[in-house]
Amino acid sequence: MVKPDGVAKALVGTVIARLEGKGLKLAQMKMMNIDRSLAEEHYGEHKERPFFGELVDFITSGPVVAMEWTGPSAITAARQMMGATNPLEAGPGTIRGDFALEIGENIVHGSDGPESAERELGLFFG
Ligand code: DAT
Ligand code: MG
Repeated sequence: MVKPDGVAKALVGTVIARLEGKGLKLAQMKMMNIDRSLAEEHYGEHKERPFFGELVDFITSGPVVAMEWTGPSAITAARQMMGATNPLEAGPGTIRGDFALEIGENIVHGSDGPESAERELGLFFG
């Protein structure tokens, strides 16, 4: 998913081009606004974290672009191209390393495994 900061910074095309360049295939895509209840469900695993409120505020602050990507080891490949959660720890050449400075505004979300991918695809495309 391209998060609201990525959309605001006009990075949708860049994110898509990078993942397509790697060889992953875009299977579904939807620009949308996430409401609070969907955001809370999406980020349910972080409910107890101190930054949960900010996380929900941020992901609901503007339009996002939800996407389904497919291909060999798509999750591993996409996470590698996104870079570390904290953009200051994300290497150059990664999306977060190249385009973000703050952990709370790190341009992209990516499912972290097959189960979360199934769950999140259900939330956004089900
Ligand atoms: P990722 O997005 O790399 O899967 P995550 O699932 O651990 O990372 O966290 C989800 C989002 O929450 C992350 O993209 C940014 C925010 N976040 C994570 N850790 C944070 C922290 N310590 N302070 C503020 N925001 C944080
Ligand atoms: Mg995560």
